[in-house]
Amino acid sequence: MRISNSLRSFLLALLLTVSAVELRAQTHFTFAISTGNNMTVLIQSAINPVIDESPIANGDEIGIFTPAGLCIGAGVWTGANIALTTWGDNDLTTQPDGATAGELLSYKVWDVSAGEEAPATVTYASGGQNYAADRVAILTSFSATTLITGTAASQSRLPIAILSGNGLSMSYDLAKRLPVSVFLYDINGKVAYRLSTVLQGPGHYPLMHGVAPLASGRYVLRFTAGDIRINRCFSVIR
Ligand SMILES: [Ca+2]
Repeated sequence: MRISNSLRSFLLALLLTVSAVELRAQTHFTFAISTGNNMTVLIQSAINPVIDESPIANGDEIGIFTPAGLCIGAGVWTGANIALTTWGDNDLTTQPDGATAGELLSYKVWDVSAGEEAPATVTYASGGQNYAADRVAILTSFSATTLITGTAASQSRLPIAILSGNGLSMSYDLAKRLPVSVFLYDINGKVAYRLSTVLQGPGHYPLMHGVAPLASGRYVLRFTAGDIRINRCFSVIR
């Protein structure tokens, strides 16, 4: 079949465009692919993903993680809708290389200009928050923050809090004066620590002050600073 020069030029331009898009693969977050099962997480531009209440910059990366902190999917934010392939564990390999069924998904942004990872909270329109092969999850909100940092957040293996000395070595930084509250619940819903709303100036604060050592187990953290709300699950391992 003969194709005209103009059609050939068009196809070549299209191919170059596709190649350019493919070259925009993420480089910070890495994960295993082709594990044999996956699901899709759709992040639409219309939900306006934010980091510290500003739009996520084009070129920043969004990663998806298991509760153990394993990255199972990632992509570059370009301002357009993205469908992130999120990989399940390959049961033919002994090492964990993806999520297992029912595992809670968590999210982080790699902020290129700041050179730091920021945990994110999300809500779903459909598809839920747990891993299931062939599921399609659609987000309705995506909000990352650099406000909360510390041993757990600054290391790429996210939700395991690192204990040092008498308590959790987690901390947070405030860039401006904000009302802050911290609630920590144990697996039974009992409040293990509470900081009722207090106004705090800019600075660096321990997440929990003067708290007795926590017992091993799963905890849910509810942290708010102004309009920023962060819910996080983590495990204490002794
Ligand atoms: Ca495996």
